This record gives sequence, structure tokens and C-alpha cells, in this order.
Amino acid sequence: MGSPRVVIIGAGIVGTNLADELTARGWDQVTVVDQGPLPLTGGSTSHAPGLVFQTTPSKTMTALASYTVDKFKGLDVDGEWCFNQVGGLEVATTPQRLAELHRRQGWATSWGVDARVIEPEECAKLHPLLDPKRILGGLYVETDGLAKASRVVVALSRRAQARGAEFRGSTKVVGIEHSGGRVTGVTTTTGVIPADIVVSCGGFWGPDLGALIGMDVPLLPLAHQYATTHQLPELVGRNTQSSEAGFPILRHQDQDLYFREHVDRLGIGSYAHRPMPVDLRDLPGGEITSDAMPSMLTFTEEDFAPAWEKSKELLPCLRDATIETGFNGIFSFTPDGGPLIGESPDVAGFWIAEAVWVTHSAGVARAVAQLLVDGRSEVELHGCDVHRFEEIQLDPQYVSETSQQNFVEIYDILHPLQPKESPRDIRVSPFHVRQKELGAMFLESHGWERPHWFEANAGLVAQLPPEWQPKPRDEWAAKFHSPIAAAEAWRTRTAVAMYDMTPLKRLEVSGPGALALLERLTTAKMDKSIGAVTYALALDAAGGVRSDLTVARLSENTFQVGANGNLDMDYFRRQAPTDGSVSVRDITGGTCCIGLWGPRAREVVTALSRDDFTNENFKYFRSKQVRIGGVPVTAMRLSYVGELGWELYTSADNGLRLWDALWAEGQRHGVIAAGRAAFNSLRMEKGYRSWGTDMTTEHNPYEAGLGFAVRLQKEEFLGRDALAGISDDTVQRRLACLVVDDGSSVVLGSEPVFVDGAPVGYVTSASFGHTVGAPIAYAWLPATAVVGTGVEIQYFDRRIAATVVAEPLVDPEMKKIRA
Ligand code: FAD
Ligand code: THG
Repeated sequence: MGSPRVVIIGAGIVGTNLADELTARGWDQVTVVDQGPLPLTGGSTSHAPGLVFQTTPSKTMTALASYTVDKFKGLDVDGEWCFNQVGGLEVATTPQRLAELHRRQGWATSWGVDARVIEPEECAKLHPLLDPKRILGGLYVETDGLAKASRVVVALSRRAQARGAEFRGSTKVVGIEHSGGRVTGVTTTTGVIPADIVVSCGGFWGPDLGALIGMDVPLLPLAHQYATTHQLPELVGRNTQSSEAGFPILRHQDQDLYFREHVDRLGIGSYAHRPMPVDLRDLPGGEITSDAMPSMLTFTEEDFAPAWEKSKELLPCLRDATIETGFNGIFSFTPDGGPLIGESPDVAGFWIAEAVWVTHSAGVARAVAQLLVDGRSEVELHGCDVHRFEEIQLDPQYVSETSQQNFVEIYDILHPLQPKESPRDIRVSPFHVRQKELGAMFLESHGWERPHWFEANAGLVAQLPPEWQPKPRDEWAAKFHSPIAAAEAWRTRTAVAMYDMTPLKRLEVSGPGALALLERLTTAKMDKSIGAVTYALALDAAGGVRSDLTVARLSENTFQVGANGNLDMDYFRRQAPTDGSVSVRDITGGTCCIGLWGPRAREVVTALSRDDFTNENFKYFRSKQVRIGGVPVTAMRLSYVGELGWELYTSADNGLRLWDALWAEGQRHGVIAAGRAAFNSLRMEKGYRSWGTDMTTEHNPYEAGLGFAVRLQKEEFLGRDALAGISDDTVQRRLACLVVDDGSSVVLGSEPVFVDGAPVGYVTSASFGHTVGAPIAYAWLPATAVVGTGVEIQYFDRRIAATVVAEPLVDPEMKKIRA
């Protein structure tokens, strides 16, 4: 028994890296097939200018890029470079961009990449074609540079071949073979290649390859312009044919442009043109040759004209220059800009790794190799997993519209709360009409419209006691925010509020095998009485937190799982036994939920029901089938905002009636509708983590402050073995709660945190804590940063003093919530 037989479709930068990573792990039965000739197949890689800028808002994407840099640096082909570490420079021509560069410098610092914001003169010293008078400053990352993608594929295919991999060019895959729900091989133009695992690394052809087995691949091929000038006198004699470039790669995001040298010419990439989606059916068929590359479309000069003018403004030497060549090159865009990694939901062993830039290619390939060989990637992948999307987001029209918007916004300054412009209103809860009547300000998430605050509550701000009065925020932190959130938090803590919890992912896990499945996949004891609700973690094999869940036992064999997203659905479905003893259903859309929370919540439900909501007969973390205002409801006594109250679930058709009943009765108890802004603040004050932001698979439960949810007495559960020897006392880092010293400076998340002047961690979530009257933040810090430690948070170009505090900040004795 050797290693599994793997077929990789696509010999571009991703497929070739994957062959290298797999063979490096001892998998030697790897065949890479490509429809085009080798090594230049005619895909996006064949002509990619290969700029590698590592800095992104995402920790994962930066980690994938940094690995690519490290790996490519160590490669060569017969002594010729694969990575030319010329550095990366992003310049600002507006004050807003300069501020943004400071924010980006913060991300780089958070994710461990050295970056500096520098003065115009220093920019011009590094890149003498720049006119220092035209810029306000720059962000310089010394370790960025140029990847020679067309050479990397040669270096890596040689290395993989030496370890036993086989590469076949001019071999088109026309079918995926499978049997009994497992992939068995691929059919090509030259015959069938049997395989145990098939990984599609087909780049922008991904949707076509996915279609061969009915898998949705939500990417859109878009053309992007790249032009090269004639020889520039300013560059003559600077570079050799082999070095190609010496100045840093350059980005001018204010005009959607980037630049690199090609010996004595300058290459210019532009995103400044209209989105140009490409229909794969329109690409010329026939044989692919180096002269007829399907990914290179004819240059449309008129689209480039404005970019050319803006280039001349930034780089004066271009004023007398002309363009020699250009093309409209095709590559992939996705609804949220992230890559697409994952296994088919229907055909086991069929994987995809697509919509990946050269920049992240080695990192993605390593992650996929680790998933295949070890079952787990060391870099956290939830933002890359193809199953992060909801069904509605897989629709080609949705993919097209959102991916085009991503193209347009590629270099824009985006606020963390920035809502999609379109499409909107595609998923609404049954309460949507009422929320609109109350002046809800909606933001969008996974297609759902979610109220962030309600203008109807504006009048309450004036009624706030002095200690609850909202404090002024800086312009950036005030964006997509309203002081009304303070009033909504106040009413939740002092009276009662209705929160729309409908978008919270809900699964029904049922059948004779349901209990055993949940016991195996979670850290808590699940064999409890009917009506029990349990907070539990799902861990991966290495003990990393892959989700946190609430599990309600509704009957002997029926459980309702409150989850974090579609990844949980995908995971449970995959893990369910194939014998039909467990059914896993996504019941989110067919049901709805109101979180009714606050000290007066009991008065409201009691007035509307004959059921018993007393503390004696409806305890904390219990659920019951009840009737409220005539509506059948599954009530669960728990609260993410940390107040007395219930999550009230009913079917979608009954939702509006339930809302209206609670609203009408609630008037006597001071009820309001409240939104996500207040919600997020309240949950942080109560110490509740948000999976994906505060903790991920990169963290174990003890580091995340969730050790209480792990029941080691339980015999077996996934991840248990990995926790041996780990406890609250042994961890080296911790998710810590910070309070900002000045009581007013709000940060927003992902900022670097300094202790004694050195960057040691980063903020996960942050908010103003209305109950405590100061901004709060959660941050990953070394375990040595104990309660009382003073830290600094970098916010743009400022340092904000904060202190590590004991948590939770509100109701640590659980008096309110258990009342
Ligand atoms: P590809 O290189 O397209 O490889 C996919 C392969 O699959 C192809 O070789 C194709 O022939 C093969 N294939 C498809 N269907 C089949 C089939 N049915 N059977 C067999 N084989 C098949 N990225 C950066 O990081 N930095 C940059 O500066 C940069 N600049 C760019 C500039 C331009 C003009 C363009 C177009 C792209 C740029 N990119 C850049 C993006 C980058 O080029 C791509 O994201 C990357 O090359 C994709 O690599 P890949 O291996 O996924 O795809
Ligand atoms: N409601 C429901 N399900 C959910 C969430 C929710 N699933 C996903 C996500 N949110 C899970 N997060 C939490 C976090 C904390 C709590 C509940 C869900 C919570 N924690 C108690 C505590 O820490 O004090 C648990 C106490 C206990 O274990 O008994 O309530 O919002 N349905």
C-alpha cells in the first residue's frame, strides 16, 4: 500500500505547487494534467507579472503570502531567480490613503510582517521614478517582491518529478469518474487516469471543471489590463536581462494601478477600467500554444487610456513614453475576494483549489497538502473554504455581481462594516417589515439583512443617564455606527429588548444515531434530559476550536444545534454516518428567532403565555415547547448578551405574529427592538467569544478562555487526545480582555498590540462597552500579559493605552442571567 493516487488538474502556479507539497510529504503517485502545453499552459500563470504584496486585512491571507515568499526565495532554475525580493511600496496621494497606509502597516504588524510608513523623499529614494511632490508618503515592506511564476512552475515541476510525480501537457480533462460517492479518476482526451483523489487547480476554468460533477465553484473570470512601455531612458543600464528589476514593486491604489520593471521597460497593471467578465464559452477552442493563450485577450486601448494618464501623473518619466504591448489578462474573482478551497459535498475525494493569486499560491498549496495528508491545515482556512458560502450565494448571477463589485473595490479603502451595495434584500427574516417601520439601519451578512440599530430609538439617547451617554468617536470609528446603539444597550440591560436572531445558523440533528454523533463531535456531555441545552465546542484533531455551539435536546433523538455558519453544516453532514441513522438539516431559513432579553423579559412572556417561565420551572440553559401569544414556540433560556431571557424560535410563517405579540405586550415593559451594534457590545462585556473572529482552529480551548466547555471526563471525542497536558496554566498565549484607559478611544479590530514597545499580539473584536462606559477589546496576547498589564493598541498612526482586565466585565456572578 503506497500513498493514494492523486490527479491534479492544472499545471499553473497552484497545481505545480501542490504537486511539490504532496511529493515533499512522501506522496509519490501524483499526476498533473493540463490541457495546454508545458510549462507555459496558457493559463493565468503563464503571463502573470507576479507582484507579491503580503499585507492584507486577513491574517490567513498574509500567512499564505508570507509562506509563498519564503518558499520561492529558495528556488531557482539553473541559477536564475524565482523570487526577486525588491521590496514593495504602496504610495498615498490623498490624506485618506495615507491614513489607510497606516492602517495597513498595523495589519502587517499584527500578522508578523515588517512594514514601515515612510516620507515622500524616502519613497523617491527607493523608487526614483516617483515624483516626491506628488505623494504624501508610502508603505514599505522590504520582504515583498516579484515572483517569476513562469520559472517557479519549472523549478517545482522538476522537483516534484524527481520525487516521482508525472506531468502531462496537452491533456484535457473532459470528465470526472466516480462511483459510490467517491472519485475514481479523470477522463482525459487521451484516456482515463485512475485516482483516489482529484484536485482541481483549474484557475478560472474552475466552474467548468466543477460542473463535470455538479459542484458549484463560485468564481467569475474577469479580464484585467496589463501594459508594457517602450524602453525608458531612465531605466536603461539599471537592470540586467536576468535581474529584470531593482526598484520596489509599486502600488498606486488611489488610481487602481500597480507597476514593475521589465529590465528597461515598465509594466503597468490597471484595475481602473470597467469590469470585463469573460464567458468561458466565448474563449477560442482549439489547440493551446504559446502564441494562442486562452487567458490573454486583445488589449482594448480605450479602456487603458485613463490609467495611462494617471500613470504619467505619478511617474513623470512616462510623459514622453509610449506603450509597446498590452493585453487583457483573465483571472478569477469571488464574491468576497477569498480563494476557494474544499472537497465536493457529494463526491468524496474531489477537491478544488481555485481563485488563488500567485501571491498566495504556495501557501494555499501547502494548506491543501496538509488537509489531504494530515487532515488539517496549520493556517486557519475558514475564509478560504468554498463551503463558507450559503446556497443563495452560489447562484451565478450573485457570483457575477458580487465578484464584479470586488473587482471595482479591489484597492478601495473599505471600512470593516462596509455593506455590500448590491445585491441586497435577498434574505430577510419575517420581522423585516416591522424592522423597516422602525427605521432599521441594515447591514448585510451571508445574504441576510441584519438591523444594526433602529432610528425609532433615537429619542432614547436624550433620556440616557449621564454614565450611559455615548461619547464622541473619531470619523472612522463613527462610520456605520450610531449613538443610538448606546440607548439600545441601556434598554437591554435595564428593561427588555427584541433581537432578531434569525440569521443564526440552526441545524436539526436527528435520528437514532444523533446522540452518538454529537457526543463524538463535541467537547460536552450530550446525554442529558430532554430540554437540556448545552454549550460545547467542536474541535479538530489537533484540539483547535472549529466552532462553538449550543445543543438543545428537543426529544430523545432530536437536537437543535445553534451554530456559526455553513461550515458547521458542511462539517456535520460529512461527519454523519452513511448508514442513514442521522439526518442533518439546515432549518435556518424555515424558522426564525427572537432573542427577548433584559431584566423584564419574564414579565413580557408570562403575560402572553400559560406556560411557566419562573426560574424554578424554567432554568437557565433549559428549553421548552411553549405557546406565546398563541404561537407555538421553542423557547431556550440563554442569552448571548448576558441578560435574563429567551431565544424564541418558531416556524417562519408564525414569525410576524410572534413579533407583534411580544411588541404589543412589551410596550408596558419598555420594550425596544435592538440591533447588532448593541448586541456585539453587550456580548463582549459578558465575555462571550465570537468564533472566526476571536478564536479559530489556530487556538485551543484553554488559550481561548473556553476550557470550561471541555469535559475531559468524557471518554472519547474528536480532539480530546490533543488536549492532553494542556490546561489554563500551561498555555503560552491567551485571548485577553482589554479596557481602553482614556475611556473613549474606540478601536475596530485587527490592530496590533504592544507591550513595552514591542508588538506581541493583535485585537480580535472591539466595541464601546456601554455598561462599563469605556471601549473594550479582545486581543491575543502572551500569557505573561496578566490582569493589570498595561498595553498599547496601534490605531492608524496613534498608540492607545489600554489595560488587561479580569472578565467578564458584566455580571461575573451570573446573578442577572440566572435570576
Ligand atoms: P492557471 O495558471 O490558470 O492554471 C490553471 C490551469 O488549469 C491552466 O494551465 C489550464 O490550462 C488548466 N486547465 C483548465 N481546465 C482544464 C481541463 N479541463 N483539463 C486540463 N487542464 C485544464 N497574481 C499575483 O499574485 N500577482 C500579480 O501581480 C498578478 N498579476 C496578474 C496580472 C494579470 C494580467 C493576470 C491575468 C493575473 C494576475 N495575477 C497576479 C493572478 C494570477 O496570475 C493568477 O491568480 C494565478 O496565476 C492563478 O494560478 P492557477 O494555477 O490557479 O491558474
Ligand atoms: N445562540 C445559540 N447558538 C449559538 C449562539 C447563540 N451558537 C453559536 C454561538 N452563538 C455560540 N456562542 C455562544 C457563546 C456563549 C454562550 C452561548 C453561545 C453562553 N455561554 C455561557 C457562559 O459562558 O456563561 C455558557 C454557560 C454554560 O456552559 O452553561 O451562553 O447566541 N442558540
